[in-house]
Amino acid sequence: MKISELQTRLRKNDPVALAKAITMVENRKKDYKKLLESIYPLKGDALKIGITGAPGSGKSSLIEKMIAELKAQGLSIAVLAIDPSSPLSGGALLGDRLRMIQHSNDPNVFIRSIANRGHLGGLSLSTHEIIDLLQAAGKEIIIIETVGVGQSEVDIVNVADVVLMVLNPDSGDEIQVFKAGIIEIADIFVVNKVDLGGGENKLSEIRNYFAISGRDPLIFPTSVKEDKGIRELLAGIRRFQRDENGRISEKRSRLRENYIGKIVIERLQEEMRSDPAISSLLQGVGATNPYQAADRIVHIVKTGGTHDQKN
Ligand SMILES: Nc1nc2c(ncn2[C@@H]2O[C@H](COP(=O)(O)OP(=O)(O)OP(=O)(O)O)[C@@H](O)[C@H]2O)c(=O)[nH]1
Ligand SMILES: [Mg+2]
Repeated sequence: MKISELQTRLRKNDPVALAKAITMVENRKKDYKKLLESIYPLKGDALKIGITGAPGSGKSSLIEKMIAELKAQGLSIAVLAIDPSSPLSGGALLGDRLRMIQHSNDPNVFIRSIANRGHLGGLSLSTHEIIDLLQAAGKEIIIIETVGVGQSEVDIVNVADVVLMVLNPDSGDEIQVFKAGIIEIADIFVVNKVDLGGGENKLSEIRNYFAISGRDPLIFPTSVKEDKGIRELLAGIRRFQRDENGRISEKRSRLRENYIGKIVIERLQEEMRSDPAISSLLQGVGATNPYQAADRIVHIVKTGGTHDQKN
């Protein structure tokens, strides 16, 4: 498929074109930059909902229920499941896909798991790009599921306009989660599996935690099993979106800055690999002072590189 055709089909929300475009970008296939350049300006600004929480807390189950509600509202939805690139998660993600399959024939629900291979730490450049591809296809809601462990997960959730943290009534690992700092970035808390009992205790545990800092976060009890609290949760997300509008757009422009920074870094790395003077400098580095070598490389890049003279 030609880039122009791919782009046209993508903008029409064609799921096959969207899947192709994502693969192209993830694998840095030929012409992926042309494709990305062609999607701007983006059609719309999707609401990005990040969902984190311990493994098995019910994130995917909640997403499935949320999708059903959002679909009924006529919205175009995408779900990104972030694969923390661990062989252990393979089974869990497969499970996600199976559970979500009931939506998979619907052109208005696009589900994809992606790897987060950010080699510079934090969010990979392709995650930003994939989110833009989804927006180019006119997705109005983008839900991002990630397991709430580790720094890269914190970053993933940061691409979201609103961050949900899923807890369970009986989960005893909260302190660990608090320590990881994830609790601080969550906007909304969901106590899922309240059908198991003990939900009230968990709700007050969260409130008590925040009482010290004077924060009063939104907390919603849900039960996927008994189909309870999902609508209230979605209404809460919309309320947050309205009330925190200013903060959300500030976050979005910070993110854009970060996105551009990552593109620049990638371009510079490409430049380093392809510039003959830099390559030969790097080959002979052995025992050289790395700071001096870096200074020389920066100087070469700043002064336009050496490709042209050599070719
Ligand atoms: N009793 C009860 N079980 C639930 C509820 N929600 C989810 N579960 C069950 O909890 C298990 C884990 O649910 P998932 O939705 O896969 O959880 P997850 O957070 O996506 O898990 P990972 O993706 O592996 O981190 C499944 O067996 C669900 O059926 C609930 O409200 N009540
Ligand atoms: Mg899951």
